[in-house]
Amino acid sequence: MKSGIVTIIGRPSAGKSTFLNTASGEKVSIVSSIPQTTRNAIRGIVNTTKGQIVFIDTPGYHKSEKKLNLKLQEIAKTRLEEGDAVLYLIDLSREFGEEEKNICSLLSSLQGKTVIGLNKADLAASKADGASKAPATSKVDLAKKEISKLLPDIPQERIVEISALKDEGINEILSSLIELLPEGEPLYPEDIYTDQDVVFRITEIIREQAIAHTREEIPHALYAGVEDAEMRKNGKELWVRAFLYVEKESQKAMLIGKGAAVIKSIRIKSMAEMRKIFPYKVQLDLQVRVNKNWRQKDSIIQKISY
Ligand SMILES: Nc1nc2c(ncn2[C@@H]2O[C@H](COP(=O)(O)OP(=O)(O)OP(=O)(O)O)[C@@H](O)[C@H]2O)c(=O)[nH]1
Ligand SMILES: [Mg+2]
Repeated sequence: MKSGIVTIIGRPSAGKSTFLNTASGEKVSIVSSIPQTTRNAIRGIVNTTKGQIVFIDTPGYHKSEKKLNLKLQEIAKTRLEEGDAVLYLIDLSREFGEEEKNICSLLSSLQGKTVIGLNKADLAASKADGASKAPATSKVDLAKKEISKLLPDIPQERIVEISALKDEGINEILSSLIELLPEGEPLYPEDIYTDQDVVFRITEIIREQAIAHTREEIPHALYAGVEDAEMRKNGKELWVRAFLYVEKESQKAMLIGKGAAVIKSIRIKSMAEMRKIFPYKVQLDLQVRVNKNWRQKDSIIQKISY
């Protein structure tokens, strides 16, 4: 049997977290349409007949000098070195630009242990349903051409078109990765699918729902924190007091909404999501606070992103 760690890398919104959720069949990592949703190195475990893959989902790799961004880059880079193999996801629906080139240069010394997923192949295909098939084909060809220039040592059979969202090509990726892993016993028991603790998962679900309810700069200005938690009703209910933090009073007002409609909806949807993943009900007390310019504060960045 094989077992080992696979770091997932890619630009923001490439579909890394979606891939992990689809591959594991569980809601491991939160997903949204805004870039830089993932802020932590999150483990998700996939058991196959040939062995166990411990995936590490990482924050989208995007060069920027902003404090939080530097931290996100550091997490992705560090985890890359830790892996026995690497899964590099490329978003076919966008141009192969600077962001991809930066990632390719990070991967140049890791080509022997890298598998590439050309993701969102479903979008490329649907766009081609019209008059011409040219756009879809050219996206794949263009990506392959860039890869052959920048990562020439990755063999063709380790470059796979996939759709993380539609569950297409996932098994091919898993088989290619398993081949790159060392022989060994499983690193985690079979019934474990993530290493995240309950409090972290609760803050992530709240943040996912808050992102889904807001727009523009607010999703990026959010973080969530659990202040207090207590098991009640003989283990049937977890009571949680949590806060959503934003950077400005104006953002707080938007997050609460008219007649508190927005925050109420975030709370209800978060509780429903938690009901799906925990063996008990979560009773959530959720409020909004302002932590002025928290993205400039090292102490907060250290606390929420690791
Ligand atoms: N059509 C289509 N959409 C996808 C696919 N994979 C992911 N998406 C969408 O792309 C968006 C980003 O997905 P995520 O999984 O959050 O991307 P990520 O790479 O984890 O993003 P960061 O955490 O921000 O780096 C979401 O709206 C997903 O639904 C795919 O195969 N096809
Ligand atoms: Mg993600």
